[in-house]
Amino acid sequence: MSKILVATHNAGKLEEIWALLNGIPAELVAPADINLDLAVKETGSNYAENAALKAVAYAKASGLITLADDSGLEVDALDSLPGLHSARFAPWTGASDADRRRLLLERLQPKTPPWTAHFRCIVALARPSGETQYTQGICPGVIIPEERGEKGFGYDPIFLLPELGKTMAELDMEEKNRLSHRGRAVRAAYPILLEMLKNL
Ligand code: ITT
Repeated sequence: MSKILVATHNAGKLEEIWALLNGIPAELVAPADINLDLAVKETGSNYAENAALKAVAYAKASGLITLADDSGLEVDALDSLPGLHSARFAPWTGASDADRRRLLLERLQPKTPPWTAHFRCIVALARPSGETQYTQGICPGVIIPEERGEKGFGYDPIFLLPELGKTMAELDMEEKNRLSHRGRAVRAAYPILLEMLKNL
């Protein structure tokens, strides 16, 4: 059976992508499963470039069709920050997701609510040759001042989906995947992956 490498070090992302690709006629593997640990520098100037840097590096090193995502939270009142820098928003070494959420809320304090925002995800699908295709997903919401919910990861506890009255961290993974930026991008990637598997 062919393999698809899901190239991420983020355990939350990995779990979501795994569920979204369930049923695809290929064996899904993570970098750890094939003892591959590349330190890819995210030096791109946009999400697509960073997603491609990760996907192409892993596809070339593994010889496998590879999916990588680059994603971020864009807050309107902060001119789309933390954006591309969402994973590194708190600049000190060893900062946690909780530190980044606290820093974001501190920055938003002087701004007038509602603090509208969206998550964005770009998926890059790379062949070992380096050829790459992309999909995108966006999920709109509002940042709230107190954390709610224990599920998910990253900024999920402060990201409210107003139509549900719940934060991303209050959703089961299946429900998050139905609505989220990553769910939308990976679902759009599914038929492209099927084509790639056919034309190996
Ligand atoms: P990999 O590069 O190894 O995939 P990463 O966490 O460094 O893992 P990114 O560079 O794409 O991934 O950074 C994405 C950051 O954006 C992530 O660490 C979170 O802080 C935030 N983020 C993205 N998607 C999210 C989601 O579904 N829920 C909450 N926060 C999210």
